Amino acid sequence: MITKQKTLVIIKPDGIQKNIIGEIISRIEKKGLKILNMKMMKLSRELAEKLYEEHRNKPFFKSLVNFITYAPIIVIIVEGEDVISIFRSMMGSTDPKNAAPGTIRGDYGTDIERNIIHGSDSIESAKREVDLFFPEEQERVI
Ligand code: IDP
Ligand code: MG
Repeated sequence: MITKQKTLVIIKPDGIQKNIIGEIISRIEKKGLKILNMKMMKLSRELAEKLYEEHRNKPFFKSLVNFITYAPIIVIIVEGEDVISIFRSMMGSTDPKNAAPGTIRGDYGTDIERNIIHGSDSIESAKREVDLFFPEEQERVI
């Protein structure tokens, strides 16, 4: 049986600034993944802190929240078989200098903070993050 998963993808402010929204969406579609919902928004500090709550005690937390809230982001629900790990490989390593060429971060990332893209890292975080940004999705039947 094919089990579909959902993941939450975020094009961070640096991705929008670099004019690669279309490029990223195109990569998602060419991979055969399905876009279920999408919106552009400016993140509040409150929501940013919730998104990154696992990093609350890290030295880079404040800088990360400043970065993700300084300009609009695009939030996308992507669906597909095994989409969580597939999209993590499409993103590449967190630090663009270690990210393989051909990955989104390897091709476009600036540094470990300004690394273009977010993708959920597990089924549990995908659920939590989709609920955070698209509470209305809980009602979805198809
Ligand atoms: P991930 O996005 O690859 O899952 P995480 O370790 O969960 O990486 O970190 C979340 C985000 O925090 C990263 O995508 C990056 O923007 C930022 N970040 C991670 N590590 C550092 C760091 O050492 N300095 C500054 N920013 C960081
Ligand atoms: Mg992470």
